[in-house]
Amino acid sequence: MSLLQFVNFPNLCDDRGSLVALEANKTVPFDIKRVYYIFGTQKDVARGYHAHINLKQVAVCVTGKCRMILDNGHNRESFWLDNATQGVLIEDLTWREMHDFSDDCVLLVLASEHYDETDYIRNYEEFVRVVKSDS
Ligand code: T46
Repeated sequence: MSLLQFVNFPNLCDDRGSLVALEANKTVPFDIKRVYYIFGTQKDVARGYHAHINLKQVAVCVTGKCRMILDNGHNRESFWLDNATQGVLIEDLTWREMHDFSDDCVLLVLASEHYDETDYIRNYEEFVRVVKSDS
């Protein structure tokens, strides 16, 4: 499976402006159990630096932009999230980092599971070991 899987959300745009609807198992390819958003990120601050064992997420910048790095233990890709009508699907066992947040960035994340600190892998070497043992 390709590392970068973008999800396009229909823009229900009319002369009043735009509206994007995110629906579980339709525009978002899983049951949504949790929604959170990141904003007010300070200049030159990066976030993430972890992977999850069992968690799918869709991330979309509803305002502003940030640069995301995804890494599946074999390949690493860097790209901008800067479009309110396009999210990225982050699969299980994917290392993620977020950099270069614009001042106005609001990063919305839809998650397939409730928050669980024990699901995090916060050490990159351990992440690579888990990926190898999983394949
Ligand atoms: C991810 C990226 C995009 C909660 O209590 N509940 C939650 O649902 C989340 C996501 C976090 N937290 C607590 C845990 C920490 O004390 O909020 C604090 C900040 O979380 P964290 O340092 O994990 O934030 P990021 O920005 O590094 O990563 C988050 C998500 O954790 C992660 O899954 O994919 O955003």
